[in-house]
Amino acid sequence: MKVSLVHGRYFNSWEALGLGYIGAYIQKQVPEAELNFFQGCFDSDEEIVKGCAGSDVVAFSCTTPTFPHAMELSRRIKRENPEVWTVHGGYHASADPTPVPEFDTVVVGEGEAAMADILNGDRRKLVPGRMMSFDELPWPDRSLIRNERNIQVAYNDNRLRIASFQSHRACPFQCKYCLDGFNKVLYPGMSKGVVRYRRPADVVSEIEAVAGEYRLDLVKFSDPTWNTSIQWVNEFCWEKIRRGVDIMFYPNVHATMCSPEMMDAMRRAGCYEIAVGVESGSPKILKQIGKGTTVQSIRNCVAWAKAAGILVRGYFILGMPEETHEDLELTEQFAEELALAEYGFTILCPYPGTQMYSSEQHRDIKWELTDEYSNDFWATKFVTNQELKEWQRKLTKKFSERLTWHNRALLGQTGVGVRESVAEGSPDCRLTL
Ligand code: B12
Repeated sequence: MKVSLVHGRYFNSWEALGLGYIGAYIQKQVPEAELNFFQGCFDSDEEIVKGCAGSDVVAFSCTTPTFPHAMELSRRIKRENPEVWTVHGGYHASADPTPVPEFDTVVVGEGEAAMADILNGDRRKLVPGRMMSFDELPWPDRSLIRNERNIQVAYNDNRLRIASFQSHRACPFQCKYCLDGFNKVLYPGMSKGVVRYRRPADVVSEIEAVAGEYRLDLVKFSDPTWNTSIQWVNEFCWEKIRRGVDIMFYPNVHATMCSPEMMDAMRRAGCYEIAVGVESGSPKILKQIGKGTTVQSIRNCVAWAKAAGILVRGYFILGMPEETHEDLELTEQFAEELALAEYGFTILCPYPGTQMYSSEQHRDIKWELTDEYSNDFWATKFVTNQELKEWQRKLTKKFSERLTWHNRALLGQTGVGVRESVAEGSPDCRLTL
């Protein structure tokens, strides 16, 4: 049985870790499956269509912006081979599992067991994912997902060989702009057990093995919030130190979970930089986001990280529904006060599955042209879409020496467009994260 896994087209350097997990699990559970893999930012439509046409099953992994392109590819593959069974899964499918003619099956939630069931003959239109335990999951198959290609892009951008790792599944926070709290919707009644942690020693072992095989310089984590458990962070750090796995790492952290001791342990374990969702400098807006952070908790976290010798990247979101120009001024002042190593400024995007999405208002949005960087419709009660974009431009110009890669690409600072820089590599870029 021939099976193709396709990661939707979006331009960044990250590997398709979810499909890496699914591929590794399938190889264990359905050994007769012959796997093939394509990633939209490297493989052309022609290569994907041609490569998938001889498959029995083609499965796509999509976020909302990559879904329309996956539908188009699926139509073309079905034209070549009407017998093929097409599946879509991932964040878009989980947020909006409405059946569409392009896909025979939609999978909601985690895909490993569901894909094994599909390959074993489950032909339902909707196959529910099962929450997996890390004990039953092999490490993601990085040769299947051709991880070297992603590492090359990262290297071309900043001369560091980088790969990502997952340390736990699901996020206990429920920020209004994010799909994460959606896990609780997906698995009702299981909210307590929703977050599953890997054994720290297992994460360190995977890092050690992959860093050796792929000659990595830096490890990043796919976890939206890496430090949800103080005990886990401690165990991870001490395990990494004890075993002498001295590669640098870079996680997303939640400001309220940080402490001077945590920053110190992380630094000693090789933490090079942290990313903090600062979001806003307005106490009112921070409260409305529902993340649980305050201006003071963010201030503390940044100060502790700096004192420990860790660089800080801050992500800011412009455009919460009640946001005024005064709130945005507070954000500007706060961004200055924090004096961060790197800044990212995005505009809120009401993705399906988030609390900002309204099926009435946003159903007909052209999602393939819409993301947190280029969004032509979102406005607050007091700030128009045009004004939000002006704020984004103003802030990116102000911090133009210290921007994240995507913001730099928007300003034209990478020299080439986002698409080209992923294709060719752009030596003057920061981390393509
Ligand atoms: C790391 C990350 C990124 C990385 C890239 C990750 C990548 N490999 O492409 C970066 C920072 C570059 C990024 C960019 C973007 N991201 Co992002 N990202 C994440 C984050 C934090 C983790 C994703 C991850 O790697 N998980 C770990 C892997 C192991 O698991 P997984 O991908 O979830 O896969 C599992 C299941 O989803 C499922 N599954 C996945 N694919 C498939 C396919 C099939 C066939 C099946 C059956 C199942 C299945 O099974 C997998 C194994 O259990 C999530 C938030 C979160 N809570 O997870 C947001 C998230 C996925 N991102 C999101 C968005 C919107 C984006 C951007 C559009 C942002 C932007 N620029 O505007 C881009 C688009 C990227 C893309 N490739 O499409 C949204 C998606 C919302 C939606 N409705 O689609 C999320 C949920 C955050 C949010 N705002 O709510 N992102």
